[in-house]
Amino acid sequence: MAITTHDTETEIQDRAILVSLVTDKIKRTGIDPELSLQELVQLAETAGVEVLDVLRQNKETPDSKWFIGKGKVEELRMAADGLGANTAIFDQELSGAQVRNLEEALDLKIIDRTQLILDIFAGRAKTREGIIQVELAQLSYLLPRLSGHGKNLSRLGGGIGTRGPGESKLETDRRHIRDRITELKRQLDEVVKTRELHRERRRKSGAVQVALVGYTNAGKSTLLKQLTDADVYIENQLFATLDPTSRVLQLPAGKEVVLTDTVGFIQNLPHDLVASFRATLEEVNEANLVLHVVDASSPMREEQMEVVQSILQDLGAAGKPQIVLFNKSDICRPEQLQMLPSGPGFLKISAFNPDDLTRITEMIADELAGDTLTFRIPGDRGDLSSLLYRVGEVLEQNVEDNDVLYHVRLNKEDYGKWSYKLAEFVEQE
Ligand SMILES: Nc1nc2c(ncn2[C@@H]2O[C@H](COP(=O)(O)OP(=O)(O)OP(=O)(O)O)[C@@H](O)[C@H]2O)c(=O)[nH]1
Ligand SMILES: [Mg+2]
Repeated sequence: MAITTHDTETEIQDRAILVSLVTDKIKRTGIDPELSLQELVQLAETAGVEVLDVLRQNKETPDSKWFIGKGKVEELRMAADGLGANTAIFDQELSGAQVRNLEEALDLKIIDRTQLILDIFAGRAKTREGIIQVELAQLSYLLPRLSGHGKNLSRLGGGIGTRGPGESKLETDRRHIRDRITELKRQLDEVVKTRELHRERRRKSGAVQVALVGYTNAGKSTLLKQLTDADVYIENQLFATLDPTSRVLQLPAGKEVVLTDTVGFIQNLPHDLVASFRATLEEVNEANLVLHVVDASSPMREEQMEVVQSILQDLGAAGKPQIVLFNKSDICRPEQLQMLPSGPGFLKISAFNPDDLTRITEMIADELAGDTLTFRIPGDRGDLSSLLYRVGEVLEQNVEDNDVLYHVRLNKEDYGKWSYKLAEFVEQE
């Protein structure tokens, strides 16, 4: 037996065949199954899996017993035998019974997309909060599928699908898992409270918050590093960042904001994971401004942007002022660049171009400073005049007949809050 010098867990190299079943339901979602499969390859490689082959099937509905058709199961067995695979990874979520049936029929470890993502997260979590959140998500995923995990998990040991809660916990009964979930939720509540206190302090200090959000691998951490010299983990792999990191960013004219990097999003992000990571993602809700970082060079750019918008919606942050940063312009083809929307709120950038970094900070400053509007306030509405002084910066005021014309700089968020009172007094240009 070979003796290795590093004492990591017993690494069994996962050699996998990826499987994608395209059903009518999936076709209706509009998600391109081929792109999804490409992403599954990246996910598998990020998890340290060697991808040997990919099998596809079109079928109206999934087979209740095998998920894929019986004939496909046979094809999978032959491919696995021929290539020496020990794992099959499915691009769609499987039921516990399907996992058990496939494991027994094929003598392979059976993993689905959700489990693969959870596994990557488990390998990444560093902070107490991250670790609790991942374990919570894994157990919530596992609980309804408990009977689905057969002998293979324990027989094969290590590798994907077995990190995190661990083998011994997999074998404990549902009751233990439920107790553990309750305990984890309690611990998470505590962490959340501490985070709340930090936020409260930041709010009181009046610090303006700006959050970097976007699809995984878009370049969020790279931008944080380039803009603030932060020492953060950057990798060309999915979910490099798990825990939010905040740094002070200097804007032109000396103003400072707090810039926060967040966990990346992905399509079909496991629901349990989103729920568990709510505490972390709350950072986005606190932001005064959202920087939506997009990998403009990705063939999945539009789909990825939609995924991000829909997760922002779920978080209740879709209405926040947003700047879209089309990143990686240095590796875009000219026709890709031409197709990108431009105008206010959009920037085409490369995180490695210093001029672009300046343009980003200028746009942040502009966005936070807001627009200049003119209000015509009747002379007897002193309440509205003082409101304007309170929420905006009055640049000029002139009396005209019985009205006062106010020239005011207001940021969108503040204006949004008071527009129900102020909108009818805005002067059209
Ligand atoms: N060519 C090019 N590569 C970039 C640019 N910005 C980031 N990258 C690369 O893209 C990869 C991902 O960058 P990260 O900053 O880790 O991406 P992220 O959005 O933080 O990803 P997660 O934390 O995984 O969600 C790294 O290999 C970066 O070097 C860019 O403007 N141009
Ligand atoms: Mg990152």
